[in-house]
Amino acid sequence: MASSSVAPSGSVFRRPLATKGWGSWLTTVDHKKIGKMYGFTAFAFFLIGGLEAVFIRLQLAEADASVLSAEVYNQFFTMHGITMIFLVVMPMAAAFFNFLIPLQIGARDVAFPRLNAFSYWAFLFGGLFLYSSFIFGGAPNGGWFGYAPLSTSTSGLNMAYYGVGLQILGISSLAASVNFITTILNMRAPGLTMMRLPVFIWMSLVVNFLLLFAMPVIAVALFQLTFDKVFFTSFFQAATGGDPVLWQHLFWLFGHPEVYILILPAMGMVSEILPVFSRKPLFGYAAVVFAGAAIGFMGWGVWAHHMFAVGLGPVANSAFALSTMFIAVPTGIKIFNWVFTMWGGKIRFTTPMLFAIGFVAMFTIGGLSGVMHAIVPHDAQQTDTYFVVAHFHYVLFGGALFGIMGGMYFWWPKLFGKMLDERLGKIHFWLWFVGFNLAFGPMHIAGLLGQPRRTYVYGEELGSSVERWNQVSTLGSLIIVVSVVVFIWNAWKTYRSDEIAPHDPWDARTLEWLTPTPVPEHNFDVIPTVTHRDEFWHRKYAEDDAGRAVPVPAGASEDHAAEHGEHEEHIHMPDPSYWPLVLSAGLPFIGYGVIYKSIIWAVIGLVLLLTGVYGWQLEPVAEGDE
Ligand code: HEM
Ligand SMILES: [Cu+2]
Repeated sequence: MASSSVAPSGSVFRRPLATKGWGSWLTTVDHKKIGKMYGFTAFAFFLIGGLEAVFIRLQLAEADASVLSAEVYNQFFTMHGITMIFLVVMPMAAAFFNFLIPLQIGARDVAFPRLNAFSYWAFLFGGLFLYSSFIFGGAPNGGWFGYAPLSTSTSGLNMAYYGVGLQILGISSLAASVNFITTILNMRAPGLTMMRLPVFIWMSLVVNFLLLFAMPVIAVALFQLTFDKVFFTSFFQAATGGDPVLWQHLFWLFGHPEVYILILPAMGMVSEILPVFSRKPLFGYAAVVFAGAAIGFMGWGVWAHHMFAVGLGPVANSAFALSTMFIAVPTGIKIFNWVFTMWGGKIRFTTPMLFAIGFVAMFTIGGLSGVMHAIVPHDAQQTDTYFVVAHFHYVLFGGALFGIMGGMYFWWPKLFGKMLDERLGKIHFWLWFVGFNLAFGPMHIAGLLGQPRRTYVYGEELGSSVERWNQVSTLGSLIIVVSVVVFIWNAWKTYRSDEIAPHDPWDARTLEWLTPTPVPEHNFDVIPTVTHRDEFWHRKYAEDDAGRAVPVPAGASEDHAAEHGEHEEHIHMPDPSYWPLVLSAGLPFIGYGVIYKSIIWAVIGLVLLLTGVYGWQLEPVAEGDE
């Protein structure tokens, strides 16, 4: 750490150098802090998106309730979907990428620390920008996939916020993807070959390539939508020669890879958790890695399964039905590998393990109803009903969120230096598990009985059993609320306790557990040299003649912790910076400028942006580096 506090020459502001205190969060470029900021922000958005869901469920508890008006209902389900996808699951994954990638590959930070800070701030401003629409005249109301011509021809600027807001979030994701790909490919510790990487790192790599290629597609589509909406172009307006189906193609060409962007990080986390608590290496490592990579390629060839009802014709429908069934194969491979990892293992049912097992079970249910959608005539019955809502909650909540929750309990001790309470954790898990199944299981039935999605009333004529199943769903959603309260209580209790977590509380396998807790700013005093997959495990255990693991005397972790401190002053980390914050703060102003066709706002935004770019360019990475 540079310790001088002189203002660098040629800089307007004094270089921020503090790494402690409130102000340091605004200027930090430390991947661990940025990871925590992603996590906290995403959790706050989770509470907001969850609140919207609860209102939706209260409205649907009766066939003709009037908790929400039709218009507010539209805004709530649209913002709920957008929030959960873009402001919860994706940034939660980014939180784990940030915290874990450098630690698991034995690096001191990501490749571009300031770009990393920029990604976070652009995400925050994108989210705030979207939510500001509630104040300035109405939130997006055309569904999370914003189909034209509904999105382009309705009055009000609701969907203009969608177009610009998602654009800002896309910029954030794009910058992050370049950063993480470079980090994984270039900054691995000596000896950490690709086939020794933890599966979480592999899945992160696939996800970030998906982001790198998918974000430009949606960026083009969002520009066109915004132009149609604000400047009356006609990319998607049939009446003036545009093509509304083009939007669907562009959206889903992004949207299907997006669903893998949402699920693969959780798959990576579960692939780390199951081996630790089964006390066995992951079964079929290579198969899991190749299956993940295969999904990354095949994911580009299935998008039109979201468009079976459009009328693309039998040839296109059959082709996409087939490709969709094929992509289920690598997913199935992974499920078998997880099950065989547990098979014959010495299983410890800790809270992270419960969430990981929950993930495997719930995700399998969601995967199976997904294969049902691939059967075209079947899909014609299911599309736009609650059956679909059940399906995607089993994969997104039962999958992505279960995995992320498992990851929270598992890595919490490294993140915050304290152990979450296991008893409260188990109460959390069981309430969450039961609430989840009560909330979303019955939606399969209500959907098959004919309840359409995205309607605020469903009318008595569907029959009283549909209403009863909806009441079960609403009850389930309230149980989920209780489980989240238990989690928050657990986090608070842990925060208040002064019991420090050990360096390696779970007897884990990968390099992040080699670092002392709390992790020092530069992560590793000495960059480890890697000789095995599951390197940390092999430092702790050797095999006896019968192949059983026996502890190596004087475990590596203790040694390392004792060593810590000696080399500290020689390790030079990049200094904090204002510029990522300044640069990204320009984005929402430019956004308002576009939406309200206001030159003034646009100019303010551009000035901020350009100031940020120039400040950033003229600033050395660290003081004294000029
Ligand atoms: C907190 C528990 C949750 C409850 C009670 C809940 C409930 C609902 C309901 C009832 C709908 C359908 C609204 C309608 O079609 O009229 C819906 C839509 C949706 N939900 Fe959830 N949800 C929850 C969590 C999640 C999570 C964790 C995700 C994703 C990670 C998610 C993603 C979505 C999406 C994408 C939509 C579709 C929005 C649209 O149709 O445009 N939900 N949710
Ligand atoms: Cu899809």
